[in-house]
Amino acid sequence: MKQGRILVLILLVALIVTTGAMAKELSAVKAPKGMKIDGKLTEWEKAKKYALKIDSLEYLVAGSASEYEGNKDIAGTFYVMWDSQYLYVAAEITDDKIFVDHTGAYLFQSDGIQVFVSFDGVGYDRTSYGPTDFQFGFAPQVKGGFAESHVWNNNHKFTDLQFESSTSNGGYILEIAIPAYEFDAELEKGMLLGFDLGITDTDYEKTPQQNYLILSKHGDGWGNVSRFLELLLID
Ligand SMILES: [Ca+2]
Ligand SMILES: [Ca+2]
Repeated sequence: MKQGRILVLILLVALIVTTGAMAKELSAVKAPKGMKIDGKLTEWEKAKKYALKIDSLEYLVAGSASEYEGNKDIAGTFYVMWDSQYLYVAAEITDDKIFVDHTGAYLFQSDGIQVFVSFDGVGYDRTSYGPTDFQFGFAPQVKGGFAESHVWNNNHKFTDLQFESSTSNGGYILEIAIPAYEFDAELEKGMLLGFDLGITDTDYEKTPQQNYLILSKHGDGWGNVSRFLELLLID
């Protein structure tokens, strides 16, 4: 009888642990044909079921909680899709004051998002970035300029990295296509990619980032690919 109870307890713990692990797996649906990277999310209806949200102080990994003024200050909803050639990411960001005064390798000091991808799976047995691991930064266009991007942790010279933004008073949208075909990664159903998302927020002109929020809640993914979550490519 006692052994039976212990067995039930072990099974219960195993179930909780398994459920917890499964909850970390993210899903990307197959993109419709004719994706247009224009900062308008007309093609993204199917992906909304698997929306990823960064919407509270618990995602803050660097910066100052005293600068965080709730969901109108900074929050994001993200969608991910794929086809054989591209990984697509869309972000709907709420940000009441948008400043993109730092660019290039300093783009992380501006308002914007970050996308971490490992195209050869999740690197739990390694920490350093390899040839198909990337940290991307994207920022919306401001004052009639262009949207900005930067790639950290990888020297690949992209020729077909596509991104466009639309900006409103209360925030911005970014739509992105990462050309996996450029480094011979053919995406297919059932693949698991390493993946993470971040938002950077500054609320003052020509002033570096105050807050950095990350979906995985790990602040060191910029230097450690084992921090990435799992993204499953589904239909
Ligand atoms: Ca579009
Ligand atoms: Ca801001």
